[in-house]
Amino acid sequence: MRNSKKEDFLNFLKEKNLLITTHDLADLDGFISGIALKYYFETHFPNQNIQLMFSGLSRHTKSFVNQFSIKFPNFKFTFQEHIQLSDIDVIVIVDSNNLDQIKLFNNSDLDIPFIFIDHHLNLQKNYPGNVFSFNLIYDNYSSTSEMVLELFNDSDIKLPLPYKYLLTSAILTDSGFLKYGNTGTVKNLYNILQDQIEIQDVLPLLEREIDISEKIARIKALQRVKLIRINNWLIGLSHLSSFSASAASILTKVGFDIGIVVSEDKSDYRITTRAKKQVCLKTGLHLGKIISEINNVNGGGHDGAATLNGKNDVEEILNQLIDKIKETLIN
Ligand SMILES: [Mn+2]
Repeated sequence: MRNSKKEDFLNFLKEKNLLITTHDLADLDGFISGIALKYYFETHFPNQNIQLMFSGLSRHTKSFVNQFSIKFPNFKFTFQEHIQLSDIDVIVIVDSNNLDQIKLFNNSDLDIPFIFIDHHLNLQKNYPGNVFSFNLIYDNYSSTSEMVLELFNDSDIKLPLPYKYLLTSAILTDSGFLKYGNTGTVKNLYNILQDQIEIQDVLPLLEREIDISEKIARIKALQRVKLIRINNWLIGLSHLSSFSASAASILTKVGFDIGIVVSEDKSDYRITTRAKKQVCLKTGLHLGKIISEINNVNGGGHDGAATLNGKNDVEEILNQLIDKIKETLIN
């Protein structure tokens, strides 16, 4: 991130009452970058009121919080589920730049200015309340937590031990344990761990018990999968009512280069996609970009992982999506 961008971002937030939030069902990166940013703001802006709100936590985040609390019993996660907005001057949204994913903005006309700090593809939606010149949106970071880490490093604020474990956990998870990372990711991890933390001490926090319903969902996705072959690339297409993200990544582990899983709930639907890094590198495939170019749906994401939500026209949108993927794979 450019220094002048970061300075402008911080100057804008100075002397204001801040609310930090993230997308609904916060994943580990959304949750931890929120927690860490709150700590950063409290240290950097000691006289300001800083609030943090999560509208819900993902299953994985909840299980992480349980594990983490065993290791650090004195660490308190302080956040709220509902917030009194009347005394908030600016909302800082972490790990998303899509308001459709932010519960706070659903069905309400908020007139509080907001800015994004995020590592997803910039959707450039030009929302009226967004003070976009202060957004920090950079998709060359494998996690939002690394962007927050950079703020700590710039201000020479020392990270307490629990925060080191938190940031390491978020970076490992969002980079797919470095599968989607880059050399910058490795540098950031080293910068946190140094000689103080052994990475093997962090990994157990991230182990996740897969319950039987998720196992069955994954097996069903495999039983139902349709194979689409384009040259030497294999796409797996399946459908499930839940656990679509888990199933889409399983598809890429059993031999498909791209996994697509459709979930329908009455007229609403969600299409989850995952691609192996090799496909993205060799063909220039960017699932997040493809999805953000489809009309009348919400969605976005990264090159190898992206999700789309829509209503009513699942067949048509699915065909559009597959056609766009095919075009990229053929060229
Ligand atoms: Mn993230």
